Amino acid sequence: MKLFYKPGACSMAAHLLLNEAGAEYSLEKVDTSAGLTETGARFAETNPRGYVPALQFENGDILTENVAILHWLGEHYPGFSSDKAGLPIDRFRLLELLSFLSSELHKAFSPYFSGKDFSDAEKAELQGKLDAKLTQFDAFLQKGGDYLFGDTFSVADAYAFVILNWTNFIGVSLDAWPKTKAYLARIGARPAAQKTLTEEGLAA
Ligand SMILES: N[C@@H](CCC(=O)N[C@@H](CS)C(=O)NCC(=O)O)C(=O)O
Repeated sequence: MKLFYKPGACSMAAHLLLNEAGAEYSLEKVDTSAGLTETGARFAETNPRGYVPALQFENGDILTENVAILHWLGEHYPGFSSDKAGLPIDRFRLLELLSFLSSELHKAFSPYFSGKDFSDAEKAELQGKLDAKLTQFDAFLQKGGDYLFGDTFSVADAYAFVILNWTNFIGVSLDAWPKTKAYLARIGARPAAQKTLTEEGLAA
């Protein structure tokens, strides 16, 4: 398997999970602005939409989109299973979480990485939207346990870790959400997270 990634970007969720699983894989860094990978290949040939992550399998198949890639990793490496198979609806809780992370929490951070200049009023609006999404995320942790699904580290935790880690890049404090702050630190202390951050050149 080969993971196309950009340091610190959402592709780091799949990278973290591959390390958690002890999988055999290679990495290829992508400069999404230039549309080129580190080998000089045109990234559009891997993902025509031009963004990471993309996961390429030995047979040449390529999977894109975080929700699909993370789901695939969760099914392929059953150690991440979040399915406690209680009620039939429990099977869909992971999808619920991944959808929230992808379309709500992730997207609340996106403007901060857009390279655009925002007015003070626009900045206040963005901060308000981000605060609301962080509060919604924090509510998922109120059920207790170290992770989103209790004590089992799941693929959703890897994605949440990467998104919450962006608060360090944009200088947003998590002090108002102590459970979320502790959760981020807890995952960051996992050996696989340390390895992943080091491999992406982001270790403290
Ligand atoms: N819908 C995609 C969005 C992925 C995405 O937003 N990727 C960002 C990094 S987190 C990216 O590569 N953006 C292009 C860029 O930064 O130039 C997914 O969920 O996988």
